[in-house]
Order: sequence, then C-alpha cells, then structure tokens
Amino acid sequence: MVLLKPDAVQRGLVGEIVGRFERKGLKIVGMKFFKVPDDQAKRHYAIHEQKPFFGELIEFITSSPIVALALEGKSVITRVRTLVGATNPDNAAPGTIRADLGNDFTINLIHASDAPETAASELALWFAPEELVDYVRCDATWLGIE
Ligand code: FUP
Repeated sequence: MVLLKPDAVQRGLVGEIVGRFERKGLKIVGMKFFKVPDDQAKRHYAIHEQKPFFGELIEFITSSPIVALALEGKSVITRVRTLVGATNPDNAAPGTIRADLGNDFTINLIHASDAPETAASELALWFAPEELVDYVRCDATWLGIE
C-alpha cells in the first residue's frame, strides 16, 4: 500500500513516482485520487497518536488530494521501501524517491507499508475489495510474477 501524499500531487510528481514503480516491474492493482477524510487519516496514523508530530501529520495528509496505490510484485514490500528511501530525505540513499525528490522529514512525498501485516490492514483501510483489479501484465513472464 502506497500513498502519494499531498506534496507529491501539488508538486506535479505523481507521474514521476508512479513511473518508477511501473519501470521496476511492480504491478498496479489499485489506484485512486481523493482528499483524505479526517477520521481515515487518524486511523492510518493511529500508531503515532501519542507522538508530538501527530497533529502535523493529520493536518498535512488531509490538506490536499492524495493518490492511493495498491501494488503487487516480487518482494514488493522490500522493493517499494528500497525505491522510497529513508524517512528523512537527508538520510535517504541516492537514487531513491525521497533522496532525489524529497524536501522535508514530515512532508516527505510518500507512504509505503513496511510489512505484510501493515500492508494488509492498510489495504483494508484505503481500498474496498472491488477496487482491486485482477489482470495479467503482458510482461509478467519476464518479471517472474505469473
Ligand atoms: P516511513 O515508514 O518512512 O514513512 O516513516 P514512519 O512510519 O516512521 O513515520 C510516519 C510519518 O511520520 C513519516 F511520513 C514522517 C512522519 N514523522 C515525522 O514527521 N517526525 C518524526 O519524528 C517521525 C516521523
């Protein structure tokens, strides 16, 4: 589960970021564009509720539209997290999304699930089952995802 946060939309980086996932060979199985309701933002960031930056996180994620993406592929969670890079863009490895394009620790372009369990619960939070699309990519054999 990936969220392209308000700064990705506002800075016109949606195509650039989605393109990186597509070119890596990750398959888009869900994608939508919308403004996050306050209660959904709070559920998504529930784990950070007691943190001093919680209010800033909620204000930011609800401030402007986002893109939610559901991706599949070989080692998908590891590969997405590698492409995204460290939370702080100043610590992110060169070539990652946050190193190349990121500008701030909190306003950091993208959220990506960090484990199968969080991916499952986040998918359930952001997508209805009927919004996830079953199809075969024409390069699936080359990518080893058939
Ligand atoms: P990440 O998995 O890299 O998206 O980062 P975390 O799950 O650790 O943090 C969730 C969000 O909280 C990040 F997008 C940035 C924000 N955050 C802060 O703003 N300040 C902090 O000290 C830690 C995290």
